[in-house]
Amino acid sequence: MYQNKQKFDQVLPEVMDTLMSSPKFQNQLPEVGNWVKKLLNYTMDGGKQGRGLAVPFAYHKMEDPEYFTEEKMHTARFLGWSLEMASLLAIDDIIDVSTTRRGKPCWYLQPDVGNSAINDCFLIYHCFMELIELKFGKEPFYADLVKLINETVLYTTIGEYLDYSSGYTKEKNNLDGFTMERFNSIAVQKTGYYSFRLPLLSALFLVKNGQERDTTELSSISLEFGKILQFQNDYKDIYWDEGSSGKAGTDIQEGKLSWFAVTALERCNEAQRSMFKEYYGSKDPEHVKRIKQLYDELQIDKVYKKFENSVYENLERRIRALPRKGETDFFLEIMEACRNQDY
Ligand code: DMA
Ligand code: MG
Ligand code: MG
Repeated sequence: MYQNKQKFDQVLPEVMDTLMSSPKFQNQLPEVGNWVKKLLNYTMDGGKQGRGLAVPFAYHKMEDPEYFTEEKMHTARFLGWSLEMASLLAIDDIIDVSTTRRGKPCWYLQPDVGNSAINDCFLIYHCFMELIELKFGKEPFYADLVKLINETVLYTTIGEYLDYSSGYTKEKNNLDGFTMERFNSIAVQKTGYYSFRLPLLSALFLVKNGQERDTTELSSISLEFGKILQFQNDYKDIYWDEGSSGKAGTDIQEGKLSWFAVTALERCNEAQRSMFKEYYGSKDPEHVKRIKQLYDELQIDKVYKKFENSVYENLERRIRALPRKGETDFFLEIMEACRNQDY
């Protein structure tokens, strides 16, 4: 999937030029284009671009070699970059009170931004939609592509709502919602739809007769990957330093319903549970340390490794049972990228 990263990167200037060629930016005060370019460069730069790269990769694997064209591959790269433009992460950083992402301060923390980041995120999102219209507005699948994007964003924002409303605070003093069932529902909705299902299903629009395929199992497997990406994300939040992940962890401070919190609660005794209730969801570095110590005592990282392996094994069985070789190859490589923390 990463083999063609260079070719993917080469398409970005064309994506930006296309956006700027829109009459909405052409007949405009010059500062607007400058601001939009600055905003997009800042927020799109530096990530692994797993979601964007998944689009050309999916087109390549899903298309019958007889119908494969370099032109469509180029279009898939364009589409991949458009998906990278969704502002969901910049919004997430405001909600999570994060300080860094992709090795830089979060957009909302830029000196001249602050609360205006809300409008900027909306602006990024509609640059994305403008691009989709400019590039695909005349295609027969345009309405279905927009429908797919709309439903993806609806699920993601529902997932984000569940994520921030399920957090623990000492004032709430209630851990009833800290269940694996709830973790899974949040992970599928906030991560699965936009990180895996959207790149795959949007690539199918470029595949010859792609819209006629039965996508039930493809969607279901995509959503399972959402759970994987989320518990890995939770792992990095705790165990990776900022230098490696590019972002400072906030899950303990924000009282997040993370895989680690749920698993720890499943395993702790009464005293440990009281300690969890005392210190979880606090910004005090000493309290954060106490929670990390509790995770160590319970050897949650070992439980995690075992759990992760069993999830991969089960999913691999489903992937190998898919009817087309291209579908199996696609997901196996996505799995490999996840295993290498590359997605
Ligand atoms: C992921 O949630 C973000 C979205 C948009 C669903 P997160 O806060 O768990 O992830 P991150 O660690 O990247 O902020
Ligand atoms: Mg976050
Ligand atoms: Mg979040």
